[in-house]
Amino acid sequence: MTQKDSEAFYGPDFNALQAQDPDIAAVLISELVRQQKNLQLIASENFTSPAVLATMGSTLSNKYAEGYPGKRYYGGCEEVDKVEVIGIERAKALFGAEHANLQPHSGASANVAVYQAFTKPGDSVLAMSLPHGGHLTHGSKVNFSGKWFNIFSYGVRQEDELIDYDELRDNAIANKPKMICVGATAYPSLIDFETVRKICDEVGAIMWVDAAHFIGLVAGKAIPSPVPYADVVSFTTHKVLRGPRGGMILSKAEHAAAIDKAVFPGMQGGPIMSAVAGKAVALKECATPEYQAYAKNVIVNAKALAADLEKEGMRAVSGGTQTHLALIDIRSTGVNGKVADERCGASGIVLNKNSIPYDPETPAVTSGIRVGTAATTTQGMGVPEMSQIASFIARAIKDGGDENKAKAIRSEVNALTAKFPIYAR
Ligand code: DSN
Repeated sequence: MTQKDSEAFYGPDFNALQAQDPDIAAVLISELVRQQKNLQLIASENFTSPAVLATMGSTLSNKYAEGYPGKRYYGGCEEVDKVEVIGIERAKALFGAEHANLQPHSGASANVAVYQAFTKPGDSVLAMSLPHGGHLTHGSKVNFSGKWFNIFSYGVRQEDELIDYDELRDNAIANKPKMICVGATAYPSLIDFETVRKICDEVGAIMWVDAAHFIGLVAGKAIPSPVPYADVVSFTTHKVLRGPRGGMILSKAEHAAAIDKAVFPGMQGGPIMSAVAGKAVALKECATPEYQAYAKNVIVNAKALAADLEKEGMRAVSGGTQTHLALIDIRSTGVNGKVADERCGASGIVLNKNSIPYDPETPAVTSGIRVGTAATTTQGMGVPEMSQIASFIARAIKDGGDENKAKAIRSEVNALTAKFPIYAR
Protein backbone atom coordinates (compact mmCIF):
# COMPACT_ATOMS: atom_id res chain seq x y z
CA MET A 1 0.00 0.00 0.00
CA THR A 2 1.30 3.42 -0.94
CA GLN A 3 1.23 6.44 1.33
CA LYS A 4 -1.61 7.80 -0.81
CA ASP A 5 -3.63 4.62 -0.25
CA SER A 6 -3.01 4.86 3.49
CA GLU A 7 -4.25 8.44 3.52
CA ALA A 8 -7.33 7.28 1.62
CA PHE A 9 -7.92 4.65 4.29
CA TYR A 10 -7.66 7.07 7.21
CA GLY A 11 -9.81 9.71 5.49
CA PRO A 12 -9.92 13.52 5.82
CA ASP A 13 -9.20 13.40 9.57
CA PHE A 14 -5.90 11.82 8.70
CA ASN A 15 -4.99 14.75 6.47
CA ALA A 16 -5.62 17.07 9.42
CA LEU A 17 -3.42 14.92 11.66
CA GLN A 18 -0.71 14.83 9.04
CA ALA A 19 -0.71 18.63 8.75
CA GLN A 20 -0.62 19.11 12.50
CA ASP A 21 1.64 16.25 13.60
CA PRO A 22 3.54 14.59 10.76
CA ASP A 23 5.66 12.53 13.20
CA ILE A 24 2.66 10.65 14.61
CA ALA A 25 0.90 10.52 11.22
CA ALA A 26 3.96 8.81 9.76
CA VAL A 27 3.79 6.11 12.44
CA LEU A 28 0.10 5.48 11.69
CA ILE A 29 1.04 4.83 8.09
CA SER A 30 4.09 2.72 8.80
CA GLU A 31 2.18 0.60 11.36
CA LEU A 32 -0.60 0.01 8.82
CA VAL A 33 1.99 -1.03 6.25
CA ARG A 34 3.70 -3.30 8.83
CA GLN A 35 0.37 -5.03 9.52
CA GLN A 36 -0.31 -5.38 5.79
CA LYS A 37 3.04 -6.72 4.67
CA ASN A 38 4.01 -9.14 7.45
CA LEU A 39 2.35 -12.33 8.63
CA GLN A 40 0.53 -11.61 11.89
CA LEU A 41 0.58 -14.82 13.93
CA ILE A 42 0.37 -13.44 17.48
CA ALA A 43 -2.44 -15.58 18.90
CA SER A 44 -4.02 -12.66 20.77
CA GLU A 45 -4.17 -10.25 17.82
CA ASN A 46 -6.58 -9.73 14.94
CA PHE A 47 -7.64 -7.15 12.35
CA THR A 48 -10.77 -5.41 13.57
CA SER A 49 -13.28 -4.09 11.03
CA PRO A 50 -13.23 -0.53 9.66
CA ALA A 51 -16.64 -0.10 11.35
CA VAL A 52 -15.11 -0.86 14.76
CA LEU A 53 -12.14 1.40 13.99
CA ALA A 54 -14.57 4.21 13.15
CA THR A 55 -16.06 4.09 16.67
CA MET A 56 -12.60 4.30 18.22
CA GLY A 57 -11.81 7.57 16.45
CA SER A 58 -15.19 9.12 17.25
CA THR A 59 -16.36 11.99 19.47
CA LEU A 60 -17.61 9.42 22.00
CA SER A 61 -14.03 9.57 23.24
CA ASN A 62 -14.78 13.05 24.64
CA LYS A 63 -17.55 11.98 26.99
CA TYR A 64 -17.30 11.20 30.70
CA ALA A 65 -19.99 8.72 31.72
CA GLU A 66 -19.15 7.46 35.22
CA GLY A 67 -21.94 5.14 36.32
CA TYR A 68 -24.29 3.04 34.21
CA PRO A 69 -27.06 3.86 31.69
CA GLY A 70 -29.76 5.94 33.41
CA LYS A 71 -27.59 6.27 36.57
CA ARG A 72 -24.67 8.51 35.59
CA TYR A 73 -22.72 11.02 37.65
CA TYR A 74 -22.50 13.54 34.78
CA GLY A 75 -25.03 15.25 32.54
CA GLY A 76 -25.14 14.84 28.78
CA CYS A 77 -25.00 11.05 28.82
CA GLU A 78 -28.25 10.48 26.92
CA GLU A 79 -26.46 9.56 23.68
CA VAL A 80 -23.76 7.32 25.14
CA ASP A 81 -26.43 5.62 27.28
CA LYS A 82 -27.97 4.34 24.03
CA VAL A 83 -24.67 2.80 22.94
CA GLU A 84 -24.10 1.00 26.23
CA VAL A 85 -27.67 -0.35 26.41
CA ILE A 86 -27.44 -1.69 22.85
CA GLY A 87 -24.05 -3.28 23.64
CA ILE A 88 -25.27 -4.93 26.86
CA GLU A 89 -28.34 -6.37 25.11
CA ARG A 90 -26.21 -7.67 22.22
CA ALA A 91 -23.75 -9.32 24.62
CA LYS A 92 -26.53 -11.01 26.61
CA ALA A 93 -28.22 -12.26 23.43
CA LEU A 94 -25.01 -13.46 21.71
CA PHE A 95 -23.74 -15.40 24.72
CA GLY A 96 -27.05 -16.29 26.39
CA ALA A 97 -25.77 -14.45 29.47
CA GLU A 98 -27.90 -13.11 32.32
CA HIS A 99 -25.70 -10.04 32.83
CA ALA A 100 -23.04 -8.16 30.87
CA ASN A 101 -20.68 -5.33 31.77
CA LEU A 102 -18.89 -3.69 28.82
CA GLN A 103 -16.87 -1.13 30.74
CA PRO A 104 -13.55 -2.83 31.64
CA HIS A 105 -10.71 -1.07 29.85
CA SER A 106 -8.83 -4.35 29.30
CA GLY A 107 -8.74 -8.04 30.18
CA ALA A 108 -6.49 -7.39 33.18
CA SER A 109 -8.90 -4.68 34.40
CA ALA A 110 -11.82 -7.09 34.01
CA ASN A 111 -9.91 -9.60 36.14
CA VAL A 112 -9.22 -7.01 38.85
CA ALA A 113 -12.99 -6.50 38.99
CA VAL A 114 -13.62 -10.25 39.26
CA TYR A 115 -11.27 -10.54 42.26
CA GLN A 116 -12.92 -7.53 43.83
CA ALA A 117 -16.45 -8.83 43.29
CA PHE A 118 -15.87 -12.25 44.84
CA THR A 119 -12.84 -12.13 47.16
CA LYS A 120 -10.96 -10.10 49.75
CA PRO A 121 -7.18 -9.73 49.89
CA GLY A 122 -5.72 -12.81 51.56
CA ASP A 123 -8.43 -15.17 50.24
CA SER A 124 -7.36 -18.38 48.51
CA VAL A 125 -7.75 -18.68 44.75
CA LEU A 126 -6.90 -21.67 42.55
CA ALA A 127 -5.74 -20.87 39.01
CA MET A 128 -3.57 -22.21 36.21
CA SER A 129 0.14 -21.47 36.65
CA LEU A 130 1.71 -19.04 34.19
CA PRO A 131 4.48 -21.45 33.03
CA HIS A 132 1.75 -23.94 32.08
CA GLY A 133 -0.22 -21.39 30.07
CA GLY A 134 -2.04 -19.23 32.64
CA HIS A 135 -1.95 -15.42 32.80
CA LEU A 136 -0.20 -12.85 34.97
CA THR A 137 -3.52 -12.00 36.65
CA HIS A 138 -4.01 -15.65 37.62
CA GLY A 139 -1.62 -15.32 40.55
CA SER A 140 1.82 -14.47 39.21
CA LYS A 141 4.07 -13.21 42.02
CA VAL A 142 4.89 -10.04 40.07
CA ASN A 143 1.17 -9.20 39.63
CA PHE A 144 -1.35 -7.79 42.15
CA SER A 145 -3.05 -11.19 42.13
CA GLY A 146 0.01 -13.01 43.44
CA LYS A 147 0.82 -10.24 45.91
CA TRP A 148 -2.63 -9.78 47.43
CA PHE A 149 -4.12 -13.28 47.27
CA ASN A 150 -3.21 -16.72 48.55
CA ILE A 151 -2.77 -18.43 45.19
CA PHE A 152 -2.74 -22.17 44.62
CA SER A 153 -1.81 -23.29 41.12
CA TYR A 154 -2.59 -26.24 38.91
CA GLY A 155 -0.92 -27.16 35.65
CA VAL A 156 -0.93 -29.76 32.90
CA ARG A 157 0.19 -33.39 33.05
CA GLN A 158 3.70 -33.99 31.74
CA GLU A 159 2.62 -37.03 29.65
CA ASP A 160 -0.08 -35.41 27.52
CA GLU A 161 0.16 -31.68 28.43
CA LEU A 162 -3.56 -31.54 29.25
CA ILE A 163 -5.19 -30.25 32.43
CA ASP A 164 -5.37 -33.02 35.03
CA TYR A 165 -8.89 -32.53 36.45
CA ASP A 166 -8.29 -35.12 39.18
CA GLU A 167 -5.29 -33.12 40.37
CA LEU A 168 -7.30 -29.90 40.11
CA ARG A 169 -10.05 -31.48 42.26
CA ASP A 170 -7.56 -32.78 44.86
CA ASN A 171 -5.95 -29.33 44.98
CA ALA A 172 -9.37 -27.69 45.45
CA ILE A 173 -10.41 -30.11 48.20
CA ALA A 174 -7.08 -29.65 50.03
CA ASN A 175 -6.93 -25.85 49.78
CA LYS A 176 -10.62 -24.81 49.76
CA PRO A 177 -10.24 -21.81 47.43
CA LYS A 178 -12.89 -19.10 47.44
CA MET A 179 -12.65 -19.00 43.64
CA ILE A 180 -11.36 -21.33 40.92
CA CYS A 181 -10.15 -19.83 37.64
CA VAL A 182 -9.92 -21.72 34.35
CA GLY A 183 -8.71 -20.14 31.14
CA ALA A 184 -5.24 -19.61 29.74
CA THR A 185 -3.11 -17.78 27.23
CA ALA A 186 -1.25 -20.77 25.82
CA TYR A 187 -3.47 -23.83 26.21
CA PRO A 188 -4.37 -25.27 22.79
CA SER A 189 -7.07 -27.68 24.04
CA LEU A 190 -10.68 -27.23 25.11
CA ILE A 191 -11.55 -26.89 28.81
CA ASP A 192 -14.08 -29.24 30.41
CA PHE A 193 -16.38 -26.62 31.97
CA GLU A 194 -18.88 -29.19 33.26
CA THR A 195 -16.21 -30.95 35.31
CA VAL A 196 -14.89 -27.65 36.66
CA ARG A 197 -18.44 -26.68 37.69
CA LYS A 198 -18.78 -29.93 39.62
CA ILE A 199 -15.47 -29.30 41.43
CA CYS A 200 -16.56 -25.74 42.28
CA ASP A 201 -19.86 -27.02 43.65
CA GLU A 202 -18.10 -29.71 45.67
CA VAL A 203 -15.81 -27.19 47.43
CA GLY A 204 -18.17 -24.20 47.40
CA ALA A 205 -15.99 -22.06 45.12
CA ILE A 206 -16.96 -19.39 42.64
CA MET A 207 -16.32 -20.62 39.07
CA TRP A 208 -14.45 -17.95 37.10
CA VAL A 209 -13.62 -18.52 33.44
CA ASP A 210 -11.05 -16.18 31.92
CA ALA A 211 -12.15 -16.68 28.32
CA ALA A 212 -10.02 -13.92 26.76
CA HIS A 213 -8.35 -16.19 24.25
CA PHE A 214 -11.26 -18.31 23.08
CA ILE A 215 -14.38 -16.18 23.59
CA GLY A 216 -14.45 -15.33 19.88
CA LEU A 217 -14.69 -19.04 19.07
CA VAL A 218 -17.59 -19.28 21.56
CA ALA A 219 -19.25 -16.24 19.95
CA GLY A 220 -18.95 -17.96 16.57
CA LYS A 221 -20.40 -21.20 18.00
CA ALA A 222 -17.24 -23.07 17.02
CA ILE A 223 -16.51 -24.44 20.54
CA PRO A 224 -18.64 -25.05 23.68
CA SER A 225 -19.56 -22.06 25.83
CA PRO A 226 -18.55 -21.61 29.48
CA VAL A 227 -21.50 -19.25 30.08
CA PRO A 228 -24.07 -21.87 31.23
CA TYR A 229 -21.58 -23.22 33.81
CA ALA A 230 -19.60 -20.26 35.15
CA ASP A 231 -20.55 -17.74 37.80
CA VAL A 232 -18.46 -15.20 35.92
CA VAL A 233 -16.71 -15.05 32.54
CA SER A 234 -14.14 -12.30 31.84
CA PHE A 235 -12.46 -11.62 28.53
CA THR A 236 -10.81 -9.19 26.16
CA THR A 237 -12.66 -8.01 23.09
CA HIS A 238 -9.77 -7.71 20.63
CA LYS A 239 -8.60 -11.28 20.08
CA VAL A 240 -10.55 -13.79 17.95
CA LEU A 241 -13.68 -11.76 18.85
CA ARG A 242 -12.25 -9.07 16.53
CA GLY A 243 -13.53 -6.06 18.46
CA PRO A 244 -11.79 -2.98 19.84
CA ARG A 245 -9.04 -3.20 22.46
CA GLY A 246 -10.88 -3.66 25.77
CA GLY A 247 -12.50 -6.02 28.26
CA MET A 248 -15.93 -7.39 29.16
CA ILE A 249 -17.54 -9.44 31.93
CA LEU A 250 -20.56 -11.79 31.75
CA SER A 251 -22.17 -13.21 34.87
CA LYS A 252 -25.18 -14.84 36.42
CA ALA A 253 -27.89 -12.33 37.43
CA GLU A 254 -27.22 -12.98 41.12
CA HIS A 255 -23.71 -11.52 40.71
CA ALA A 256 -24.73 -8.54 38.54
CA ALA A 257 -24.67 -5.92 41.30
CA ALA A 258 -21.32 -7.16 42.68
CA ILE A 259 -19.72 -7.10 39.22
CA ASP A 260 -21.04 -3.66 38.33
CA LYS A 261 -19.93 -2.21 41.68
CA ALA A 262 -16.50 -3.81 41.31
CA VAL A 263 -15.99 -2.27 37.85
CA PHE A 264 -17.33 1.17 38.86
CA PRO A 265 -16.62 2.64 41.36
CA GLY A 266 -14.49 -0.23 42.63
CA MET A 267 -11.83 -0.33 39.95
CA GLN A 268 -12.40 2.30 37.26
CA GLY A 269 -13.68 5.84 36.85
CA GLY A 270 -15.19 6.85 33.52
CA PRO A 271 -15.66 4.14 30.90
CA ILE A 272 -14.11 4.67 27.46
CA MET A 273 -17.39 5.13 25.60
CA SER A 274 -15.76 5.01 22.15
CA ALA A 275 -14.52 1.51 23.06
CA VAL A 276 -17.94 0.55 24.44
CA ALA A 277 -19.40 1.55 21.05
CA GLY A 278 -16.74 -0.54 19.30
CA LYS A 279 -17.66 -3.52 21.47
CA ALA A 280 -21.33 -3.10 20.50
CA VAL A 281 -20.41 -3.03 16.79
CA ALA A 282 -18.21 -6.13 17.13
CA LEU A 283 -20.97 -8.03 18.97
CA LYS A 284 -23.34 -7.33 16.06
CA GLU A 285 -20.71 -8.61 13.62
CA CYS A 286 -20.23 -11.76 15.75
CA ALA A 287 -23.93 -12.62 15.44
CA THR A 288 -23.69 -13.11 11.65
CA PRO A 289 -23.34 -16.39 9.71
CA GLU A 290 -20.15 -14.93 8.15
CA TYR A 291 -18.55 -14.61 11.57
CA GLN A 292 -19.59 -18.15 12.51
CA ALA A 293 -17.92 -19.44 9.36
CA TYR A 294 -14.85 -17.35 10.21
CA ALA A 295 -14.62 -18.82 13.75
CA LYS A 296 -14.76 -22.37 12.38
CA ASN A 297 -12.10 -21.55 9.77
CA VAL A 298 -9.81 -20.12 12.47
CA ILE A 299 -9.76 -23.58 14.09
CA VAL A 300 -9.39 -25.43 10.77
CA ASN A 301 -6.41 -23.20 9.96
CA ALA A 302 -4.82 -23.62 13.41
CA LYS A 303 -5.09 -27.41 13.17
CA ALA A 304 -3.54 -27.30 9.68
CA LEU A 305 -0.72 -24.97 10.78
CA ALA A 306 0.11 -27.18 13.79
CA ALA A 307 0.13 -30.30 11.60
CA ASP A 308 2.28 -28.59 8.95
CA LEU A 309 4.79 -27.44 11.57
CA GLU A 310 4.96 -31.04 12.81
CA LYS A 311 5.75 -32.12 9.23
CA GLU A 312 8.61 -29.60 9.38
CA GLY A 313 10.02 -31.55 12.35
CA MET A 314 8.68 -29.47 15.24
CA ARG A 315 6.34 -30.76 17.96
CA ALA A 316 2.86 -29.39 18.69
CA VAL A 317 2.33 -29.34 22.46
CA SER A 318 -0.53 -31.67 23.51
CA GLY A 319 -0.47 -33.20 20.04
CA GLY A 320 -2.11 -30.34 18.12
CA THR A 321 -4.89 -27.87 18.79
CA GLN A 322 -8.65 -27.62 19.14
CA THR A 323 -8.65 -23.82 19.17
CA HIS A 324 -7.12 -20.81 17.43
CA LEU A 325 -3.58 -21.32 18.69
CA ALA A 326 -0.81 -23.85 18.72
CA LEU A 327 2.12 -24.05 21.08
CA ILE A 328 5.16 -25.45 19.32
CA ASP A 329 8.11 -27.14 21.01
CA ILE A 330 11.04 -26.20 18.74
CA ARG A 331 13.85 -27.96 20.61
CA SER A 332 14.36 -30.32 17.65
CA THR A 333 15.65 -27.35 15.60
CA GLY A 334 18.42 -26.59 18.10
CA VAL A 335 17.15 -22.99 18.26
CA ASN A 336 15.49 -21.52 21.37
CA GLY A 337 12.24 -19.52 21.43
CA LYS A 338 13.95 -16.14 21.79
CA VAL A 339 16.17 -16.64 18.77
CA ALA A 340 13.31 -18.17 16.75
CA ASP A 341 11.13 -15.14 17.53
CA GLU A 342 13.92 -12.80 16.36
CA ARG A 343 14.64 -14.79 13.20
CA CYS A 344 10.95 -15.00 12.29
CA GLY A 345 10.62 -11.24 12.88
CA ALA A 346 13.53 -10.56 10.54
CA SER A 347 11.77 -12.76 7.95
CA GLY A 348 8.45 -10.87 8.13
CA ILE A 349 6.69 -13.38 10.43
CA VAL A 350 5.34 -11.88 13.66
CA LEU A 351 4.88 -14.43 16.47
CA ASN A 352 6.04 -14.80 20.05
CA LYS A 353 8.41 -16.99 21.97
CA ASN A 354 6.51 -18.97 24.59
CA SER A 355 7.32 -21.31 27.46
CA ILE A 356 6.18 -24.87 26.92
CA PRO A 357 5.00 -26.97 29.88
CA TYR A 358 7.97 -28.12 32.01
CA ASP A 359 10.24 -25.85 29.98
CA PRO A 360 13.92 -26.23 30.88
CA GLU A 361 14.59 -22.67 29.60
CA THR A 362 13.75 -19.42 31.41
CA PRO A 363 10.65 -17.40 30.37
CA ALA A 364 12.96 -14.86 28.71
CA VAL A 365 14.43 -17.58 26.46
CA THR A 366 11.88 -20.46 26.26
CA SER A 367 11.82 -23.64 24.18
CA GLY A 368 8.74 -22.75 22.20
CA ILE A 369 6.80 -20.44 19.97
CA ARG A 370 3.06 -19.67 20.02
CA VAL A 371 1.18 -19.20 16.75
CA GLY A 372 -2.42 -18.18 16.20
CA THR A 373 -4.64 -17.96 13.13
CA ALA A 374 -7.17 -15.24 14.04
CA ALA A 375 -5.57 -12.52 11.90
CA THR A 376 -4.56 -14.57 8.85
CA THR A 377 -8.06 -16.10 8.73
CA THR A 378 -9.58 -12.61 8.81
CA GLN A 379 -7.40 -11.88 5.76
CA GLY A 380 -9.01 -14.83 4.00
CA MET A 381 -6.13 -17.26 4.16
CA GLY A 382 -6.94 -20.98 4.30
CA VAL A 383 -5.33 -24.40 4.59
CA PRO A 384 -3.01 -24.05 1.53
CA GLU A 385 -1.60 -20.81 2.93
CA MET A 386 -1.04 -22.46 6.34
CA SER A 387 1.28 -24.95 4.71
CA GLN A 388 3.22 -22.10 3.07
CA ILE A 389 3.39 -20.29 6.42
CA ALA A 390 4.70 -23.43 8.17
CA SER A 391 7.45 -23.68 5.61
CA PHE A 392 8.33 -19.97 6.05
CA ILE A 393 8.53 -20.46 9.83
CA ALA A 394 10.70 -23.57 9.52
CA ARG A 395 13.06 -21.87 7.06
CA ALA A 396 13.21 -18.71 9.19
CA ILE A 397 14.08 -20.66 12.34
CA LYS A 398 16.68 -22.83 10.63
CA ASP A 399 18.17 -20.30 8.17
CA GLY A 400 16.97 -16.91 9.42
CA GLY A 401 20.29 -16.15 11.08
CA ASP A 402 21.57 -15.53 7.55
CA GLU A 403 20.53 -12.03 6.51
CA ASN A 404 20.17 -12.87 2.81
CA LYS A 405 18.01 -15.92 3.53
CA ALA A 406 15.83 -13.87 5.90
CA LYS A 407 15.43 -11.27 3.16
CA ALA A 408 14.42 -13.94 0.66
CA ILE A 409 11.78 -15.33 3.05
CA ARG A 410 10.52 -11.80 3.73
CA SER A 411 9.95 -11.15 0.05
CA GLU A 412 7.96 -14.41 -0.26
CA VAL A 413 5.93 -13.39 2.85
CA ASN A 414 5.25 -10.01 1.26
CA ALA A 415 4.09 -11.71 -1.93
CA LEU A 416 1.69 -13.90 0.06
CA THR A 417 0.22 -11.08 2.17
CA ALA A 418 -0.21 -8.94 -0.97
CA LYS A 419 -2.70 -11.55 -2.20
CA PHE A 420 -4.78 -11.09 1.00
CA PRO A 421 -4.91 -7.32 1.50
CA ILE A 422 -6.29 -5.80 4.68
CA TYR A 423 -7.76 -2.31 5.01
CA ALA A 424 -7.49 -1.84 1.26
CA ARG A 425 -9.53 0.93 -0.32
N1 DSN B 1 -1.02 -10.67 26.17
C1 DSN B 1 -2.07 -11.63 25.94
C2 DSN B 1 -1.62 -12.77 25.08
O1 DSN B 1 -0.83 -12.53 24.19
O2 DSN B 1 -2.05 -13.87 25.27
C3 DSN B 1 -2.70 -12.11 27.19
O3 DSN B 1 -3.12 -11.06 27.93
